Amino acid sequence: MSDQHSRTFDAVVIGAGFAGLYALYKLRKMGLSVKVFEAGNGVGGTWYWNRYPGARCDVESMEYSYSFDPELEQEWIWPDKYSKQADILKYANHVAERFNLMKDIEFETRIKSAFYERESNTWRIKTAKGRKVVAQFCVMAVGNLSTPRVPDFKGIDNFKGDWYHSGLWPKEEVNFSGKRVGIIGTGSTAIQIIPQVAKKAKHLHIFQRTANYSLPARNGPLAEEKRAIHKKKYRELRKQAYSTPFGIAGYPPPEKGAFEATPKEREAKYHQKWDEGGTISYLFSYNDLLLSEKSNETASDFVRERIREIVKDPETAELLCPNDHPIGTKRICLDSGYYETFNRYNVALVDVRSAPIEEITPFGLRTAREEFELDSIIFATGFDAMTGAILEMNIRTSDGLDMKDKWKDGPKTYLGIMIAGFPNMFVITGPGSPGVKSQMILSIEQHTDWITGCIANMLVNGITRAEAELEAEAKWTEHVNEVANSTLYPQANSWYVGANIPGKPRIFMPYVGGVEAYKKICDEVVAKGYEGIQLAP
Ligand code: NA7
Repeated sequence: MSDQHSRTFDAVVIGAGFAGLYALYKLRKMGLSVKVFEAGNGVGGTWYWNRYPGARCDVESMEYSYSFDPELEQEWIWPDKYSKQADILKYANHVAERFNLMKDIEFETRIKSAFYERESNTWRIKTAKGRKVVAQFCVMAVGNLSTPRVPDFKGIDNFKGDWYHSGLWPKEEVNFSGKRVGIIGTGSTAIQIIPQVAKKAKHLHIFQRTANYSLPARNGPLAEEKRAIHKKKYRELRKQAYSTPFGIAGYPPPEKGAFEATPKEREAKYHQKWDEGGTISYLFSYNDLLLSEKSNETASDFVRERIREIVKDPETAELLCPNDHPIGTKRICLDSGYYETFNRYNVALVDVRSAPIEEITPFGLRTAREEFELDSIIFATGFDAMTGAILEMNIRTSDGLDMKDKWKDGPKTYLGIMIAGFPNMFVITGPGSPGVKSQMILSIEQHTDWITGCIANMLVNGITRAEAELEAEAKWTEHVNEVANSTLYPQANSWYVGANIPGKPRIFMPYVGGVEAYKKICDEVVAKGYEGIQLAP
């Protein structure tokens, strides 16, 4: 198809998850013509794809929702303290319908390439089906955990049973009843799946390479009274959330360090937080848990003690005790009955650190030590996080730039939103922003408001091109690294540093200076006339 057949829009948004939906809403409200492309055949992003048993949000429902429309906020009823995937997906669909968003979304359409032509100042976007569209603005709403990764195990194609990746879960219910199931991975996802599948399977083998810290969710139905109180204070709470490190209201950051308390006080505090449930609450026991190894050790030890208390078999308990990273430097998992599951007769933990998986066989898998017969394998092996979805596309410019080259040593962005050399392209919650280290929907709204503010400013002032300056980008990227290096975060082999993808450059990708500091910086950039961004007529 020639370019004459391309359709032209003011803006193209890639992805119809929570970021894409809000970007569409905002851009359209500004009077722009917008087209959204979405690979799935429904809205919801993460919550569309991750339908695995037990899938649930680890941020409380009353927080994990849009704030842009007070009526929406008031009318929606979240049934549980922590929402299950199906409820969040229902909400995403409700939002799409309520704001008439569906008509501008093209589903089952993956974007293959995006090419910026400087002469015409347009993005030329091509779908996998070969359709072309042209737009002045290109908004990446592609998600941070949207490129599922199955390790390239030898023999996987010969497996005679069924296999699933958690992030590409079938829409139909998978029946594990009476089956010998193996699950590879013990991250947040696996920790949610394991208690559910253990109840159904004849036998469940859990192949663990690295033990993770998990805290009890203490999930349950949300009491009407609590919901009503929250709704009454919604405006205030949303505002409060922006003045916290993780963008979550209701948990005031602690003022004391762990060693400002006596051992007895610390024990009591950790107990109280453990009983209360939730990850923020626990991490907010003391203000130096992510800064001081010694302080962190007290919190890590407490969790290890609980594991030893819950898991009856001492050998299994020891294997489940994380010992290679401080608590919180990988995303803490939140569970409902995870450690208890290891007391079941039909569950076995297999250490694939000391004896790695060597091969998937036709009838199961073989580690360096043993062979296991399995009817089904679940890969809860994570994602090519934060950069995977962007680098999967072929993004180039007429100046000869290629995103793959630009990011070959790790992502470089300005504020996690713009990329020097790629004008009029905006990333929602990109690497270099607090996105994944925050309440995602709050960050999505903040970024999108910033992006649409930038575009509105351009339109009003007759500016057609916004481009991050190389120097500003380099300074920001350095700042992101500096902040990370002042914490314990880089100590963990997490997806924050790309450690789960062989060959991926080890760079700490999220901004961990906190939502409050980050928003302030973003607002200052605007106040200084979009400092660090070249605006051309
Ligand atoms: P994660 O947190 O990246 O976890 C993936 C798990 O899979 C983790 O336990 C890995 O062990 C394991 N893994 C990956 N490759 C292998 C191989 N080759 N052999 C054995 N084990 C392997 O992904 P999740 O989906 O659980 O969670 C992602 C985010 O989604 C989470 O942080 C929340 O924000 C929601 P490893 O630790 O690499 O040794």
